[in-house]
Amino acid sequence: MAPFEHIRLTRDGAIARLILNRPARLNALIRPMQAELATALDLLEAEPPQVLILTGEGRGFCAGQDLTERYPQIAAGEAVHLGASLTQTYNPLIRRLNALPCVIIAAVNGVAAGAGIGLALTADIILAARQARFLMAFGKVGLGPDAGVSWALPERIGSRRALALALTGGRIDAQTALDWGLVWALHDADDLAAATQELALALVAGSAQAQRAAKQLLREKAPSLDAALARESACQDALGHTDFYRAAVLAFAAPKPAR
Ligand code: LHQ
Repeated sequence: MAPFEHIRLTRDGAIARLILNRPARLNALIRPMQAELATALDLLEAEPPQVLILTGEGRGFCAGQDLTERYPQIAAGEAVHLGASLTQTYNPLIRRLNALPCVIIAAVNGVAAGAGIGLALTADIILAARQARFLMAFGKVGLGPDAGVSWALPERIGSRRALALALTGGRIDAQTALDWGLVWALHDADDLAAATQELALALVAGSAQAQRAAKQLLREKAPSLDAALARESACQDALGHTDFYRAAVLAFAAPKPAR
């Protein structure tokens, strides 16, 4: 696919892979990388895969914002405008990843810090290497949570845990992330890529329409039981017309020849 410097985007049938590729900096985010991610999103939105794998090159997943990027400005005593950086780059990135109709698997191969946690949280399913850790680095540098973390983390692990992590700048190891429901499964580092691929292949063998519907129903929470029931009915009505459903019913329920 497109030639990038700080990321890689590859495609293999219905599976796309978006790899953060600044391993020497644990894939910390810089402006040109954000620009490349925006281009990658253009491509993914134009032709959505059924499954998108999001991972990092090297021993880190993503160390958040690259703290050296603003050093020259701050050292020179100039003001920095983080709000503008968020509204122009981070917020659209998080919003666009969340809006993708495909299933997103984050394969968290190492540390996810600050905005790196926000990226992982855009995934529908998070797999992690046993030595991965999630570091709420924001507070340590005098910032509050961003990149969607204030919204998505409490939703995954509960508001008290999320707040305590934010206040202390705490880190949780992969096992705790699993115990708290942030991560779906842990794998040995050497097995993570294969396990991710296996999950992706299992997903592409399923119905893309059903996965899209499940994602919509479960991620955009209905305001009431009645609203949820109505949305479920509309979804099933559409899914009942799909080839996948009809073929599955025929295969399961067709009369078997007498033995
Ligand atoms: C890094 C970074 C990094 C640059 C490791 N930057 N080089 C804020 C502002 C604006 C808008 C958007 O959002 C945000 C939100 C944020 O993301 S704020 C949080 C920013 N991230 C951090 O504060 C994490 C800083 N990094 C660390 O605390 C450690 O590096 C961790 C705990 C991630 C990993 O520790 P180690 O495994 O011991 O690795 P290391 O520290 O040796 O890092 C390896 C290299 O990567 C090293 O460079 P070097 O040249 O010495 O080998 C680090 O300087 C570099 N690196 N994170 N964010």
